[in-house]
Amino acid sequence: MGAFKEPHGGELKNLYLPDEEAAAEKRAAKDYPSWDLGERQLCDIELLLNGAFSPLEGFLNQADYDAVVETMRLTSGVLWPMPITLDVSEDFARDIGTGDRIALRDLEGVVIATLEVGDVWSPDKAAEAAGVFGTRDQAHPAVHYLHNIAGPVYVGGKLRGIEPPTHYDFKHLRDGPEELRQRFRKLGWRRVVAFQTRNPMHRAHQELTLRAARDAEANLLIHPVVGMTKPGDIDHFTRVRCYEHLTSRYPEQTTMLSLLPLAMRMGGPREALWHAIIRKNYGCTHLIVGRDHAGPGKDSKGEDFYGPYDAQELLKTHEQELDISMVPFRMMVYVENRAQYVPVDETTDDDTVLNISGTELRRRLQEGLDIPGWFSFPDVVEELRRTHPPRDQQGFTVFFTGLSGSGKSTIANALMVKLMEIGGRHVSLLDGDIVRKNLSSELGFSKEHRDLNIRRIGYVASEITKNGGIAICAPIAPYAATRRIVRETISPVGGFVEVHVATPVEVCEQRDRKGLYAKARAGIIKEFTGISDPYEVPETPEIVVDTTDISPDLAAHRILVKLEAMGFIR
Ligand code: PPS
Repeated sequence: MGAFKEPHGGELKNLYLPDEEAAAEKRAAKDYPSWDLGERQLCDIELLLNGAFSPLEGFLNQADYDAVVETMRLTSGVLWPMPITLDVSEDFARDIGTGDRIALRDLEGVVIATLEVGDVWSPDKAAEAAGVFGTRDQAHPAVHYLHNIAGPVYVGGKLRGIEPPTHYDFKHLRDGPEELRQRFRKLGWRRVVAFQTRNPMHRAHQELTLRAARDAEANLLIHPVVGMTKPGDIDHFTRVRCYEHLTSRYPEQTTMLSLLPLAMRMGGPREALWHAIIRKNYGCTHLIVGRDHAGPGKDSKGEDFYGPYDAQELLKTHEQELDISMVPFRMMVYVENRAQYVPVDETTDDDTVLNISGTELRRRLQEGLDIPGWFSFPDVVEELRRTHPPRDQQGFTVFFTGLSGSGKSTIANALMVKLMEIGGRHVSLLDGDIVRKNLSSELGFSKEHRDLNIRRIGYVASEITKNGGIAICAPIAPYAATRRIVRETISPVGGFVEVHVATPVEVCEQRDRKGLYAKARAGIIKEFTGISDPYEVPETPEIVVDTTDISPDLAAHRILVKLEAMGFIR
C-alpha cells in the first residue's frame, strides 16, 4: 500500500469534450435552458470536470445521492462520502425533465459545461444533514448552507465539459489532477504526502510537514484549499502569499505548492475520506490528517460536532480500500528550553511549552501586538499584518436589528453623528426606510422579499467595510439565518457588530409613532413584524439595548463605549 502504481493514483475521469465537439455543444447550448452556477457549484464543477472527483461523471442522480447519504457509497459500491449535487430553484426545475440538456454558466455567462438531465427531485434536507454531517444543527456551516443557501430542488446528470472556469489569480500554482501527476512523474516523485490546509502556515506546520515527509519517505505537496472554506477564514489571496514565503524555506526539490479550488463542507470524518480520494486523484500516496480535520467548530450548545480523532479513525478503516495512506499528525508545540518544535506527546513535565492558538493570533493581529519569531516567519507575519491591520484601522459594520418603533433609526443616527465627530473614517447609514426607498423600492414584506432586502443591505455594507469605512445598518432584519449570512459576508473583510434593539413590542406599540401598529391590529397592514409576522430574537448579538428606559443618546453612547472596548475606535 502507498507506493505508486502506474498510472499514478488510478483512473482519472476527464469530462471535457474534445475541442470540436466542445465548440459544437457550445453553439447548441444557446438554445438550452440556462443555469448560472453559484460560488460553491463553480468549485464543484471544476473538480468534477478535471477528474479531481473521479469516479464521478456529473452531479449525483437520486439513487446515488440516497446511497451516498445513507452508506457513503455510490450504488456501484464505490466509496464516496460527500453528495455532490446541483441545487436549483423551483422555477428553474419546473421547466426541465429527464433527457433535456441544460447549459451551466459561470458568473460572466460563459458556458462551462452542459448537463444531460437525469433525475430532478426535492431532497429531504434534514435527512441529508443528519446522514452526511451527523447533525441537524444549523450551527454546522454545511447544514446552514443546505437549508438557507442551497436551492430546494436537485438536478442530477452527466456533464459535458466545454471550458474550465477562469481564474485570474495565481495561475502558476493551479494544477489539475493530470497536470500534477505529470509533474510528479517528471520529477520522479514516487511517494508524495499531501498537506491539506485552510489556514496560514507557521513554523509548527512546517515542522510537522517536514516530519511527515521524512516519516513517509516521501516528497511533500502543500495543497491548500482556495475555493470555499469555513466562513470567517483568512482570504486565500493572503494565505497563498504566506504559503509562497513558506515554501521557499523547505529543502530544495522536496516540496511543491499547488492550489485546490475545493468548496469544503467542514464535514469532519466524511470530509477526511473525501480529501483522501481527491488527493489520490491528484497522484498523492499519503495524506496528513490531524486533530479535528475539517472541523466545523462548536454546535449551538457549545459542544464539538465530532470527536477530535473521529476523522483519523474513519480514514484508518478505509485507507486500504482507498489505496492512500494516512499520516496521522501529532500537534507540534514549541519547547522553549530546547529551542525547538516537538510533538506534544514527546514533551516532559520539565519542559516549558509555548503555543499560540488561532484565536490568540487573531487577537494579536487585531490589537497590533507582538508575534514572536519562534511562532512564525517574519515575512508571513508581515503578509498577515498587511491585510489584517489592527481593528482601529479596519472598516466595520454596526448592524441594528429590532422591531419597528424600537428606536433603531434614532440610535443609528445618533451613533453616526458621534462617529463623524470622532472622524478618521467615512460613515454611511443604511436605515430601513432609506434602503426601501433607494435600493428595494419594488420589495414588499414577505419572507422572501425581506431576506432579499437584508442581503442587499449586507452586500452594500460589506463593500463599505472592505474599503475601510463604517456602515451603520438599521433594518428590522427579523430572520436569524439571513442575519448570519450578512455576518458571514462582512466578517472576513472587517468588523461586524450586531446590536439588538430589544425594546418590547408592547412599548413599540404604545409609541406607535407612524401609526403602523394600529393599522396592523386593524388588519390594514398585513405581515407586520411582531403582530402578524415573526421576529427571531438574536441569540448572541454583541450588544443589546432597550430604549424603554434609556434615551437614544445614551444608547448610542453605550454602543460607542463597546466599540472602543472592542478596539474599533480609539
Ligand atoms: S425588513 O423586514 O428588515 O426588510 O424591514 P425594513 O426594511 O427594516 O422595513 C421596515 C420599515 O417598513 C415599515 N413597514 C413594515 N415593517 C414591518 N412589517 C411590515 N409589514 C411593514 N410594512 C411597512 C416600517 O415603517 C418599518 O420601519 P421602522 O423604521 O422599522 O419602523
